[in-house]
Amino acid sequence: QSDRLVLHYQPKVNAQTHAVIGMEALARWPHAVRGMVSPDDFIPMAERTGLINLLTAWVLQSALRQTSAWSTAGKNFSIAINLFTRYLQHEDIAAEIQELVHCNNLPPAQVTLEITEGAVMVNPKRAYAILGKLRAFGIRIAIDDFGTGHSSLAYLKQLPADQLKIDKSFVMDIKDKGNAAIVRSTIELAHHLGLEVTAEGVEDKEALQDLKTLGCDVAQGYYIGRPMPAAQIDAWCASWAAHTGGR
Ligand code: G
Ligand code: MN
Repeated sequence: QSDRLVLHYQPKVNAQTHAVIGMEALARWPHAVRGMVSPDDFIPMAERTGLINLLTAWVLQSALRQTSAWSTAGKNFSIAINLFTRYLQHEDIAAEIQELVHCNNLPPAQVTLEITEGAVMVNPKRAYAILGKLRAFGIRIAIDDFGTGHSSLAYLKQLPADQLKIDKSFVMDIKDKGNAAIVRSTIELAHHLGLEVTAEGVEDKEALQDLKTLGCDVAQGYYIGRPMPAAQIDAWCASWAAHTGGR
């Protein structure tokens, strides 16, 4: 069982009502000697060796199949899947992704693909074309780690996206006045551009309350739930419901 890639799922909740919205799939590599290896450490190698396409296809298929199983069981979770930078450089991924969504009997609107600004900027023209096709099919696009890249507002304005994810570095330390100002302004900017906002890195109750006050749409982080194997999601849902019901 060791030494093979697994997917963990981290819950996303409505920041206003705390209702469960869906899950983000996160790849993990349990390593016999090194413990849990995070994608930051194995993705660069996969990108260099060309394994990235195989890896992405596997992640997509596993996450979509799991989401389909949850739907069948009455849990209509949206699913967010991270697309790696290098993967976004291949012309025909839009068709490949559409096919996978279709095969798993999922409404495209239930699927969100998360990409970083950096991934788009490698080849903006190509990325815009791919993202445009995916959105025309009904799939949602989220800009990940927002605020940490070289974002130009001119690009953001025309980016084919539906959601923006504020990077966890700002949210984890939202007590800091500067970070609070960044979070508040980013939520406003996103809303004015017609984008939904997710805050990642919510590590305590106070941060979740602050985000609610600031009008944030979706929240994610260790306070709500850590990334976990699919088998633990039912138990998490029960405890989250009990927890939010008690407020
Ligand atoms: O940069 P990116 O958005 O891909 O980050 C996702 C990573 O952040 C995941 O690997 C996850 O384990 C981690 N993460 C998720 N929620 C939190 C949190 O509340 N605090 C911290 N420190 N890390 C988090
Ligand atoms: Mn992400």
